[in-house]
Amino acid sequence: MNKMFRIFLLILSVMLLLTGCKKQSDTTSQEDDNLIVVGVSQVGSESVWRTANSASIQNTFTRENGYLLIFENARQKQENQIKAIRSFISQQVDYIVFSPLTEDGWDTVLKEARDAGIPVILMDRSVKVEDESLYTAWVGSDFFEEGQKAGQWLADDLAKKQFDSEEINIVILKGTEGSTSVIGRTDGFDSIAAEHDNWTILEQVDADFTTAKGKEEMRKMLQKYEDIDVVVSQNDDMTFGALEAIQEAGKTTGTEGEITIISFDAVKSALKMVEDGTINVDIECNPEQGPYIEKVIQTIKNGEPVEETYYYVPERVFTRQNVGSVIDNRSY
Ligand code: GYE
Repeated sequence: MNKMFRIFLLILSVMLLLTGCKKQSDTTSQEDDNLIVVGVSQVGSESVWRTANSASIQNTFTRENGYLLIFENARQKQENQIKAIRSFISQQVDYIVFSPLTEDGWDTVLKEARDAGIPVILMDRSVKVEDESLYTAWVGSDFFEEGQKAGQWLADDLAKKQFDSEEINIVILKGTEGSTSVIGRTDGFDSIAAEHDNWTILEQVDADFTTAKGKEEMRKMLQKYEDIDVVVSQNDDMTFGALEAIQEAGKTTGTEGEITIISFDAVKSALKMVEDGTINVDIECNPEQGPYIEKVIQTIKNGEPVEETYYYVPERVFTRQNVGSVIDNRSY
């Protein structure tokens, strides 16, 4: 091959490569035009539950399913969520989905979304706003019912052990103050506690749904109170921390131990502890909300009315007796 011919071939192949690239990017942008753009502001990554919740969103809103997902992690800060929502508005997304850190403080930014004509779907937690038409739907759990289930389980368990008239000392590890899950779980449990004069709630502390804070707060309460009978921990991550503190204090937990442990979420690692008897009961909270949110989006897209302002996802109560059937299939 002479030199000139080689140069000619080189130029030709570069040109072919460039046209190829251009073609590809044209197709991509055409495809992008048909995608439904969904901006999601996730509250953070504070728990195993939350990671599973994010995965559910990411696995639902894929290109293959016809979506372009813009996913923002607010790292447990409301100001980051407000910033993310404003950026979704300026990017003119088709739908805004967000899991509000706490219930208060959303009126202004939700009005901005409404003025821009973008439907807002609340995920997991809800908001307290003057005008409820500021959001289209809420996909989440019945947290009040979860709290009631916890209380009812305790009442039944104490009755079984014939402890119904003994003094029962309870401490509560609460998640992020002002969040829907905390409000519901607390009120639900309290509603059952109010029916039992022998139950004393020694203290309720904020441990922000994290293992580190769960451990720290539990350690403090163990130093303060000699005789804790029951720990109600509003998520599994705080429970893991609390269990460490209890073990370090030389006390035992669970079906054979001194302290009864009631937890929420039912992630796989906690369910294993239910199975081995370290945790007495775990109240399930389903993080797999992606498909439910997609259903709402499709309903809106088809111009059909969204009948409910919220959709509850099915949930169970796990004890040593029934946990075996679900552990293997649990993906989170
Ligand atoms: O229980 C906890 C998470 O709001 C239901 O938030 C959610 C809670 C969940 O961090 O693990």
